[in-house]
Amino acid sequence: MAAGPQDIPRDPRLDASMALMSEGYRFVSNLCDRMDSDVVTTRLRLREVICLRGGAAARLLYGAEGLTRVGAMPSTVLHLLQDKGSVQQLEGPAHRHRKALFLSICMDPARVEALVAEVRRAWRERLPAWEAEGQIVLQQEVARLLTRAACRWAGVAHQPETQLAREIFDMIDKAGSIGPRNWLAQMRRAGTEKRLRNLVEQVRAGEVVPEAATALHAIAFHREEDGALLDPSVAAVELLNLLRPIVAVGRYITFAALALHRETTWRELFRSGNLELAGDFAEEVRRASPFFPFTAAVTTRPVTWEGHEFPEGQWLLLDLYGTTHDPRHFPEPTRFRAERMLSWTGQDDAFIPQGAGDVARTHRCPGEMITVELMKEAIRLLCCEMEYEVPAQDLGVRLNRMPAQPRSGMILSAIRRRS
Ligand code: HEM
Ligand code: MYR
Repeated sequence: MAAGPQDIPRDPRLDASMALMSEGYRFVSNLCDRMDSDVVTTRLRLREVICLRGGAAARLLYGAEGLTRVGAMPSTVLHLLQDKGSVQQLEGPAHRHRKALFLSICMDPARVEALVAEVRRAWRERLPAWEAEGQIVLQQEVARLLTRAACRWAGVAHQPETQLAREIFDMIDKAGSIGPRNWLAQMRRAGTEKRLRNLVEQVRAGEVVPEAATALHAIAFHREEDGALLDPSVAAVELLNLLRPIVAVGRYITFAALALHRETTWRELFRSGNLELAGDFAEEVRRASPFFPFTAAVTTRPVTWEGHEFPEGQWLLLDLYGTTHDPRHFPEPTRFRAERMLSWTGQDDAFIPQGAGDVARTHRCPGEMITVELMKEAIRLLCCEMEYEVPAQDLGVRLNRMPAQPRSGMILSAIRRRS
């Protein structure tokens, strides 16, 4: 007989919400270490939740039947990220059908190469201003140029660029916040969605004609399994599910710039023009940097896993950060070691900064190829197309701020084009 959920160690605290706020990315790991188990029951906002970490747990959240993402994330997080009606809220055949749309856009090497070229172009367009400005906050600048590149690539024209960059940046930056900051970001997002919904309607009416290879075209004319076009508001949400995470890659680019600053041997290698191992470097940045802390699911029926039986309606929280920092999988996890030679193509259930499993059939992120290719290009641009200094600043990363960042946003000064 399968063991019941009562066999899972239980956090003695009545509620652990305060600990989550103060421990942030370390919350699940601290709990698991304390209870000496990779599976622990606790309560968050008085709701019972089973916290999990490790490869077997990743296979559960990315592959098991009988799970849904609906009701798994607080609405403050959901509305700023994937949102209702999105691919992430679907399961089964409907999910696979919608996911195929994302795969056709995000995992087509020619489309990814076109996006890399747009980012290179937007980066080069900003360089003269950076040279003139004396110093810049890299995280902010990269968010702006990624917004411009993402819009051009997706065929999304005539958007108020500075405003859109701010709106998208806040969707990511405020996803882990509660209270007024989060509400304001949600209000601004409502405006973004309205503009994108109008754009989809204009495309369908033939008033705007995007190129056939663009994401705008693909989403505006995508047909559901029953042959119907997407509801315009869902089309707008899915368009944002491409634009927003492309801008989110800017956070990894900022962490890559920080790693280049610290890892002088790697920096000199790349500056010499040898970029063969830039992919290994980018992947280690993805492993080591605190970004998407956990993913969550709810059981839609009783689910048996590793001898445990979860009842229907059970909330599950998978620790992505703790899994990529588990010394059993990654020796000396806090040390930056690009020699680990990690790759998103490896289907390694412990290397899961953007989820695990079969990308076509699970909720694994379809954007890993884009993420790594954009990071590699940014490493090349930083090392081979510009010179800069890193002035004294607070580069500390607070692990109780989700999403995290180097506190200064990574200030660069004395920027010059490299000849
Ligand atoms: C899903 C993280 C970049 C599009 C996910 C998931 C994670 C994640 C953890 C799984 C969510 C879940 O299991 O419920 C990230 C991080 C990124 C990133 C940290 C770095 C910037 C991208 C990019 C794209 C993208 C570049 C596309 C351009 C998506 C979509 C989903 C998703 C559409 C939903 C997939 C589904 O439900 O089947 N992402 N992602 N992401 N990501 Fe990403
Ligand atoms: C995207 O835009 O989809 C890519 C990555 C965004 C990551 C944002 C992480 C925010 C932290 C949310 C806290 C979740 C707590 C349950």
